[in-house]
Parts: sequence; structure tokens; C-alpha cells
Amino acid sequence: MIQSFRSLTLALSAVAVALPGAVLAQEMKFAIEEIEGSVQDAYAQQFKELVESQSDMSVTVYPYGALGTSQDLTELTASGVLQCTNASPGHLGALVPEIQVFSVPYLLSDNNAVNKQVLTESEVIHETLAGKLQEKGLELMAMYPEGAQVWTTNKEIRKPEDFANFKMRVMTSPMLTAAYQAFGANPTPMPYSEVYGGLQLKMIDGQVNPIFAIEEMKFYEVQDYLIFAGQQQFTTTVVCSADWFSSLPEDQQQMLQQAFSQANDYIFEVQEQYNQERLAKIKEEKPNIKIIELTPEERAAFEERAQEVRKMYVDMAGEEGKQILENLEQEIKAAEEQVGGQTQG
Ligand code: 6CS
Repeated sequence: MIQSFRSLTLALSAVAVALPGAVLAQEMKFAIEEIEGSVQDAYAQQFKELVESQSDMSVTVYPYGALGTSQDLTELTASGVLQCTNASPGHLGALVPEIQVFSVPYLLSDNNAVNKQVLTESEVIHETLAGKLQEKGLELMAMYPEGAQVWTTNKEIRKPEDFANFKMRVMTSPMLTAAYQAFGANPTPMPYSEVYGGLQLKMIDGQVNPIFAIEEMKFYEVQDYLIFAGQQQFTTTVVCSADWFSSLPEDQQQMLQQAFSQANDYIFEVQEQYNQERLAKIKEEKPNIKIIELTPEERAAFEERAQEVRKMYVDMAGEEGKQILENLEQEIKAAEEQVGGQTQG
């Protein structure tokens, strides 16, 4: 992978050097961390349509697998080889420890209208965390949820003790390892592309992802249970190369920001629809899959363990991290008071 990542960087850089104007100003390479037909693809295609219909800029969307792992995509964007990419907090922890706040279980609301308000308007996200990303050469353009995280497993899990000796695949951020350790499991970080093989070869016993991903990556084929633990929303960010973005004329920056924000409005509903449709598809394809929704009492045992995870986040992200966590919780509470109860998502 390292060798191919280097060759890819050199190849794309060579094009950038040969055609600086065309590549930097007119063609925008936008990589996603998911395959065609996914939630990130729906967002990127909508964005492409919006940009191409109102400018002479062309957007090329690179689906997962074309250019490397999530971490490769972030590095390629920070170094300006790619113009933009999805960068999910679950894979960003080593680069920006503070963004792991989104791996603290039970943080976001069960109400998607609340999450929409927080993810699009939060000062913590769009000022504090955006500043942290900028220090790494990344401009934060958008943040959206992709659905509730659902456990797929080869055994019934209803309480932390059931996770004993259970190898749970997690994304590559240290906080997720800490979270699943607190839940009682043996967390195994690995890239997305290795999960199906890992489950099939029984190197791992389970994994966690939104339903649409479980369907399109075929994880359900090699698992027996879908467990809704209400544990958190999967969130992703869209980031661009900060150097590239700041080099654009102001009107082009505004046009792009507007397109990112319009695609964001669009994706909130589309992701809900994708998750509903794909659950129906899984049930149809594998009628004997066992579907469990944890009861409020069962969920409470995991929520109690999540208190330790909050402390681990503060240990990893320091005093500033503590402020980020507290301020974000306040923003969520305020949004719940404002829109809570109106729409359930
Ligand atoms: O589990 C993962 O690694 C991936 N899951 C999703 C739904 N999107 C991207 C991410 O890399």
C-alpha cells in the first residue's frame, strides 16, 4: 500500500506540475471514502452537479479503492495533490486528536433534526475544530451524519460482558479502540477495505457501521446479527486542501462554499432514505439475519461504560479537548431544546 501510495502521489503531482492552471483552477479531484452508490457518493455527485451547472470547473469523483485508504486520502489532500476529500473523524484521530470527540459514544442526539442544526452551525465544529484542521493544511467545508452506527456480530451481544474476547473491528482512531475496550471488547483497528475479508476469515468477530454501508459492503453476508445499540451517529467531514482553496478567487470560493452547503442540506434526508431502503434489502437477501434493538436498560449499561470514554478523550485531547467536549454538549442540549420533539430522525 505504501509503495502504491507513493507512486500515486508522484503520478498525480506530475500532472499538477505539467498542467498547473488546468488542474488547480479548473479540475477539482474529490475523493470519497466509500464506493459508488454510497451516502458519500450521493453527496459528491450532488456537489458535482451544482458546481458544474454554474461554473467552468469540472469535478471528478474518486470512489473508495481508487486512491488508497482514508488516511491516504487525507494526506493527499493536505499536500494539495487532491483538492478535496471526505475525512471521517473515525479515521482522523492520529492527525487531529480533538476531532475524536465524535467517537465519544452517545454524544449526538437520537433526533436527526437536532444533529443537523449542530453539525451545520456549531461554533465548536466550524471554528475550533476547523482551526485544528487548518493547522494540518485542511479547510473544513461540511460535516454530515450517515446514519446510526449498528453492530454486526457473529453472536448475541446485549451487555458489556457479552463482548468478552470478542474481536470488534473499529476505524483507525485511538479513541475508538478506547471506547470498545471500555465496552468490554477486543478492538481491532483496520482500514475499511479489509473488513469483509477479516470477517470472512474470522480474524474479527464483528464490526460497526451504518446500515447502508453494511449492505453495500456485503458485511451482512458473513455476520449473523444486526444490533442497534443506539450508540452513536456515523459522522463525516468534507475537507479541501487549504492552500488550494485560499488560492482561488473569492467568487469561486463563495460558489464552492454554497455548493457544499446545498449538498449538505440534500444529504441529511437522502442518508435516512438510504439507510431505510438498505435495511429492507438486507432483510430480503438474508431473511434469517437476527435483528436486535437494545432495550433502554441494556443500553444504559453501555452508557455507563461511556463515562470512562469521556475521561479518555480528555486524557488524549487535553484541557482544550475538555472544553471542546463540554461546549459541544452544551450546543447539543441547546439545539435539543430548540428543535427537539419536532422531528424524530
Ligand atoms: O468503517 C469505515 O472505515 C468507513 N465507514 C463508512 C460508512 N464510511 C467511510 C469509513 O471509512
